[in-house]
Amino acid sequence: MNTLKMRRFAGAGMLAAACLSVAVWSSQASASTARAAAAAHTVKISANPSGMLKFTQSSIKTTPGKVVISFTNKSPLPHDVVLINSKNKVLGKTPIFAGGTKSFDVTLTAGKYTYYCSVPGHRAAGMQGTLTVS
Ligand SMILES: [Cu+2]
Repeated sequence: MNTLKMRRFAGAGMLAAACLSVAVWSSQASASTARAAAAAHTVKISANPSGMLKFTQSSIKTTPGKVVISFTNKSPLPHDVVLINSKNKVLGKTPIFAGGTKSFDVTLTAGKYTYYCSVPGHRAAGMQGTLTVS
């Protein structure tokens, strides 16, 4: 093999390596885009519409990632939704309101979370539920 042929060979190898790295990069990019799109999901919570101190859902399941907690309150009483983790850390909450829907975003990892209403007496009366992320 003369020097010229060796140079051509090396050049072709580098080109192939460059193509390969572009291919790897673009497949990673499309995978993360797909993950982000799949993660943009909504958890719907509603208050008992006839004024009982409870949510319509006592347990909800979702998957890890960015979650929109959307709370609809058609009860005549004002309520809110507070989301806490297993260490009682508040991750997000809606204002206390009556009528309509309010929401907040959280990013959740696998685990169990609790949502409850923080209006005095409501959680104690049973206005809470479990959100399982897995
Ligand atoms: Cu309440």
